[in-house]
Amino acid sequence: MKILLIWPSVKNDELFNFLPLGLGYIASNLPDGCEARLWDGILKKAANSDVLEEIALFKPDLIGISIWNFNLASAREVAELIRGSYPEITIVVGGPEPSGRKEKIFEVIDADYGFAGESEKTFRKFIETASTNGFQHESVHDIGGIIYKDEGGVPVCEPVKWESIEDINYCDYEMIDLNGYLDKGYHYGMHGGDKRTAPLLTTRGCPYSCEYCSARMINGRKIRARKVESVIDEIKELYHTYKIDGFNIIDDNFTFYKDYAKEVCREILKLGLENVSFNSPNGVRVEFLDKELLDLMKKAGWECVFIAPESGSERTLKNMRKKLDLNVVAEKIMMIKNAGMKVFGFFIIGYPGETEIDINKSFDFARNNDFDYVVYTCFHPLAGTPVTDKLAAAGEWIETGDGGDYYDVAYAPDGLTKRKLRALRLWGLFRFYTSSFSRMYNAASSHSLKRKLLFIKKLLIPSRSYSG
Ligand code: B12
Repeated sequence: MKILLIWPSVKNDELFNFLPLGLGYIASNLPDGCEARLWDGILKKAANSDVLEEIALFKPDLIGISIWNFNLASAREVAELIRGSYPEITIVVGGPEPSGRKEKIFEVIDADYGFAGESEKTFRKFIETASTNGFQHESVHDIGGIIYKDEGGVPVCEPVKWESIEDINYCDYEMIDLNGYLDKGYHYGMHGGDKRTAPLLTTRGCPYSCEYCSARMINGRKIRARKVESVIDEIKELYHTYKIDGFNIIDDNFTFYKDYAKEVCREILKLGLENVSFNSPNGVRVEFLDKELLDLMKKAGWECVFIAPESGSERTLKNMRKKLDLNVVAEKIMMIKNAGMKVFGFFIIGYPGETEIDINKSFDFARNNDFDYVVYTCFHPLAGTPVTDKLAAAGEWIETGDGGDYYDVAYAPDGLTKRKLRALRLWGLFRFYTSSFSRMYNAASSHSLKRKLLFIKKLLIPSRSYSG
């Protein structure tokens, strides 16, 4: 079977820092006998309509599109183009958006099937079943997480079963052309500017119920770990074949099982790799950090620990159902600093119910604790999350089906405007980075001038989709 995987093109340079990792994982877990190709509109900087040429040449039986919130409108454009020219080709969608929207994904994109949740095993089963019985056969409806239309045309999403991840293959880095991304300047995380960086997944899953987050819809609540040997093999391949020296562990909860995290660090140390650095830029839960783990992380190559308090206001944290004690955060920040690493903090501002007072509490918390870097992201309602459902029910959020870019301000709580939030974000960043010489130095020395200018431009100039 011929499968064309698609990472749609988007009009945003910053999104170049997203690898089509999900498609690389899908590709490396396909059954034998499949011929797969990836059309990456972002890497090619191509127009979405160019995909039609690729289809004419490759003649795929099936097309798989990966959809996040930021590329939702582009994914729809791609699906429409394909439907218009090749109505006979089966279109399957997967990724964070179908995982959150489930059967409602068909309200925003015209596809034959969708997959909710991680899909290495389920998509593989789908291909195996469809190879024998055909795409339309009802036997494919038994697959966990599959989204389809029943005989009456009613969309259905089968419940996702979260299986072991010990036996899945890691990403096919050739397929996603990691070298192509690196050659064009792909860089992610707080490593030195000249490092060649790549993401690395060691565990999946998140047992928490933070109302704004959709990670548990993709990876489930139960944390499942890969075999440490497999993680080490991947590190070796990335280091030797792709010359990666900056690794980003992008787990939902890398430090949740402390013993596992410690073992990963010990095994990394045994490799004796020179001049490598590690980051966990998706943030780690601070509660699980202890001195032994932090010392091991430091020795293994962590220079900076990312944490995500998300707010300095107890009231907002309660609304978020974050279950986080700010005193513990403050204590762990000191612990990280004592272990010789920097601290990067993620904060959300403009959360439903927040006032300017709450936002200022976040700014104060960031300034008054020993953070080296912070980002303030304006709250964006994500499909399928409890907070988005509540806002939609109250008529405070209208789904456009267009998705959005994270610099934009998609929502403002009562009493605040999007314009005001944008101004507060800038003011908060200015106050943080001018509050000490070391923070000023951090701001000046991190990232290239080009990226900094792009960042500032995006903060200042609202995009068309969310002006106001
Ligand atoms: C690492 C990460 C990033 C990295 C980039 C990752 C990359 N690929 O290069 C960075 C830091 C850049 C990033 C940024 C952001 N991220 Co982020 N990120 C993640 C994280 C932690 C892991 C993503 C990942 O790569 N996973 C590994 C791959 C293997 O998984 P995957 O892509 O989901 O693919 C699997 C399935 O989805 C499915 N699948 C995917 N595609 C397809 C296609 C087909 C055909 C099929 C069948 C299946 C399928 O199968 C794959 C294998 O199992 C997730 C959390 C999570 N647990 O998923 C959040 C997450 C994806 N991010 C999220 C968000 C919101 C953001 C930001 C907006 C954050 C912010 N508020 O600032 C920005 C977006 C920036 C922008 N300009 O809009 C949301 C996405 C929600 C959504 N509906 O889009 C998530 C789910 C976190 C959350 N809090 O809810 N992110």
